[in-house]
Amino acid sequence: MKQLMTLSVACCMAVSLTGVALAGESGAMKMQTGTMGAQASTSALTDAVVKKVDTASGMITINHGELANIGMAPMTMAYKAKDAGMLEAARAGEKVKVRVENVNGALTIVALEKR
Ligand SMILES: [Cu+2]
Repeated sequence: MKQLMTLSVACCMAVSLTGVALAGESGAMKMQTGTMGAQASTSALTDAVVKKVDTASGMITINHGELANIGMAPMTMAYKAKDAGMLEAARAGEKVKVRVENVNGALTIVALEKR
């Protein structure tokens, strides 16, 4: 368990660094691809399964497919829930679709829909 947590932290740190490095690049890309491309890249949902809901820490652990927008490979990992309502609605074992974004440096589930 301790080893798993260490791995998750290392993974998140790597992602944060990549996010900073690519920020300028993706901004330039958005201007070139126009409205359609920009819309698709900011709203895509990824299939996931809720593994654990921790209301005390505000975190939801999900087993998710590739999260291309944050450069995250498929894995099981805890993410910050957007708000209390999302924490209340989420149930362990449920199949969902999620959108995870880097919000002020915290990987946050900004959308969680049942499927
Ligand atoms: Cu991860």
